[in-house]
Amino acid sequence: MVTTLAPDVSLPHPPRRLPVLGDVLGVHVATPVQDSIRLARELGPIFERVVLGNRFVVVSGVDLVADLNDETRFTKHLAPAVAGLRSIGGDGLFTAYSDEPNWRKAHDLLRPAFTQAAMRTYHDTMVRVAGELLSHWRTRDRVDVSADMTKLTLETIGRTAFSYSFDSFTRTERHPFVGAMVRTLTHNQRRAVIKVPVLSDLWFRDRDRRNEQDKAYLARVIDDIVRTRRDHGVGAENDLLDIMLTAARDADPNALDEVNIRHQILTFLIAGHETTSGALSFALYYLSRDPELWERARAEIDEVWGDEPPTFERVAKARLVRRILDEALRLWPTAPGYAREALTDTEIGNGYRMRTGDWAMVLIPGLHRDPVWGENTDEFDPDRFLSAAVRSRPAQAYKPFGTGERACIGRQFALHEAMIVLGTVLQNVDVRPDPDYRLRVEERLTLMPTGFEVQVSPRAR
Ligand code: MNH
Repeated sequence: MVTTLAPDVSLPHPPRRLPVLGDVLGVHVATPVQDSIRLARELGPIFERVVLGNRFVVVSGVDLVADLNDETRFTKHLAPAVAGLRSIGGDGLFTAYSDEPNWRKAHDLLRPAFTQAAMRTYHDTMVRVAGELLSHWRTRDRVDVSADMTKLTLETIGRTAFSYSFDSFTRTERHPFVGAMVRTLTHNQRRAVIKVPVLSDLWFRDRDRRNEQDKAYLARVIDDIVRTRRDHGVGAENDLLDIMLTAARDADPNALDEVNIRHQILTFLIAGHETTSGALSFALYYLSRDPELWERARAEIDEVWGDEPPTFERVAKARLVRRILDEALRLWPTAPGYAREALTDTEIGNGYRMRTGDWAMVLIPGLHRDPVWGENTDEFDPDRFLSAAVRSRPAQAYKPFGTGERACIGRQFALHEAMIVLGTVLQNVDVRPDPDYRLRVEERLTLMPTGFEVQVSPRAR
């Protein structure tokens, strides 16, 4: 579908537009999000970028976003990068079109497993995995934070949703699932965006082959998960996998077919760990740079958790830790964008007309730097999430988990897990950052700090 956002209205675009290639000067394949944050600052709350003939409309102003979030006029659109992931995720929850029957079925079937109350059933596993991180850190003095957070979150989603362990903390190399996943995510996204006839096929030839191998490998992991469950009997675990397999067995009205169940497993394994891992890593980055904040957060944990692992009820009582997480997700919302498509001919803001089917990207880190956030929007300040401050801002100004019916199903899951992990680290570990490290953000489908290493030692008492 072509984006034609009010052809009579010309949107701001980067200077130095080239014939054929378009707006490519000063932007890089590896950092589209960070480039767009800069462009939004220069060009304003809505701008366009034309890349190889594709037009992208990028929106970050809060009023415009509020319009796009209106569910009576707009719905989720699969941006090219997300559509490119259909070859992996099919009609699984994340990559389904809203009008595909499997989206509604899976949503209704799995929603009860993601309520705040359902978090109780995952709590003990989350606490146990956080404990395994501590044990792992006891054996070393220098750690790569993002790598270890990824081990942790993959382990948590594997065990809670599928009762399946990746043995993340006992193997010496990271689980091959992670490498295969990151490669296919990046590859399929770029493949969908960089479309030059013939040239693309040549350029991507070796990577296409690698991608097929990676996909076959991911399929084998899924097979192993399903086979292991069938061997041990369906219905005993009461996890996500059991919910799907029992519904299929009992011909539940929301039963999903075998192929779709596989898409859901892969979807949850990926969506359920990458973003939380990034959120934890960014939060630890800012915490580690601010000893005063670290001590305040630690004092809070000592007060509300004591020196025990937290009970379910105590997790959410760490209000400052929660604000730190919220603020980390403001600056670096780890799923940095979502796309919205007009259901009808309509208008956003002051007169940007959109016809049915036209779509625009919401650049979440741009929205999170809108002027309603004040002046120093790049500064890390958890007090922005004190309740008085929250009430003074429009609700649409903060959207790290997307919007509407297609918003993140795993929000409570991610927050509960991340609070446990941050609290556990504060409670038990002293962290010394490398003073020369400057935050570098790697972009795949998600945002992730890269090269962020710290020295860890047991907390001095
Ligand atoms: Mn999650 C959708 C962000 C953690 C499973 N997630 C989304 C969307 C955003 C998002 C944004 C909407 C995308 C779109 O509109 O195109 N998710 C996050 C962030 C975190 C996160 C920032 C952690 C922090 N997500 C999780 C976890 C799980 C999960 C944990 C699973 C356990 N997310 C999903 C699924 C969807 C989704 C599934 C698709 C939901 C749907 O469309 O029905």
